[in-house]
Amino acid sequence: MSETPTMAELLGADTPSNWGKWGPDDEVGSLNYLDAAQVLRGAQHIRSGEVFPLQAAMGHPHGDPVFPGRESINRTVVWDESSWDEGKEGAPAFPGGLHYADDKAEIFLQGSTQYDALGHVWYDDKIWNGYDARTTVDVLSKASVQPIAERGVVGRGVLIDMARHRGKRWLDKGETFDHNDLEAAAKAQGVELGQRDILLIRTGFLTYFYETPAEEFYANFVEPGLTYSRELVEWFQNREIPNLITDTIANEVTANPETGVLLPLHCALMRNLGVVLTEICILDKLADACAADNRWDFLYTAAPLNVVGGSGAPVNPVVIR
Ligand code: UVW
Repeated sequence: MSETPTMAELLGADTPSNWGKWGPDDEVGSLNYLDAAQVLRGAQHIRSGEVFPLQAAMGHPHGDPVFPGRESINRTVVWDESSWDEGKEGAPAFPGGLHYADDKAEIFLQGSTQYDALGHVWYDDKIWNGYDARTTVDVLSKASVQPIAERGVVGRGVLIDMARHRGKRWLDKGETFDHNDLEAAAKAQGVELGQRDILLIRTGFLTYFYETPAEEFYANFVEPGLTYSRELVEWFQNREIPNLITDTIANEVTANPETGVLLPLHCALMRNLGVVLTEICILDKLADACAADNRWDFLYTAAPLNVVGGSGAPVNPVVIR
């Protein structure tokens, strides 16, 4: 092995894989686990009728949390009331005199709360289900976000509050946890992590983002999160977890602490198992409500924007408990 192993060397040739499990044309991977029975099971966990949208604001005055190299939304006004001021030209003159506000935006599809398409990351020239990585050129013609948008994601969600479990407002930069820590936190919370549950993990790191100057947040950028091991990947596969959701920008500790490899779980979970990743969710209010009545499971629902060939798309997931 070289000093920093390649993704293939780190994960190994016999890394757990779900390729082919749902046929040669599959584009939604482990979301296949969320059948009608799972929707009905999730609905059984609505008890108080509270509703929690999880999307982070797009265009927050503090700036938006984005992976280095990406930018926040760039929203510009096309028409507003000033467009009809005397002497200004170009505003539409509708018969009857209606005025209106219009704006447009340039966004990174991964620049806010988002679903990653299964074709979003890869190594060794293959994306999810073994499709050729050249299918990503220009537009994702395989495993784009569109099939996820068209099917939706609904099931029993379970929130594991790692920050609360460790007695912290937020986990530190680079702080890690694994499946054993998740099991221990679930036990302490008194919630069962069941088969095919949608897994939500709170680290508090977005609270840290909004309370911290950007220079400090992005200095030595290493988010806290799940850390790669073969056992953890097997745990995801055996539990048939369809969707992983966190309040971090990239769902896992940014760099694998032992090897320095960046985002190996993106490859091990998304590319190889078809686990769908959802990032940058605001989980604080939901966590407070769960802690208040010690009920950590609920109905989770989401559908990303339907972007043709998109590598991902913004979303405002909704939890009902
Ligand atoms: C990268 O792909 C770099 O990150 P994310 O999954 O957060 O979009």
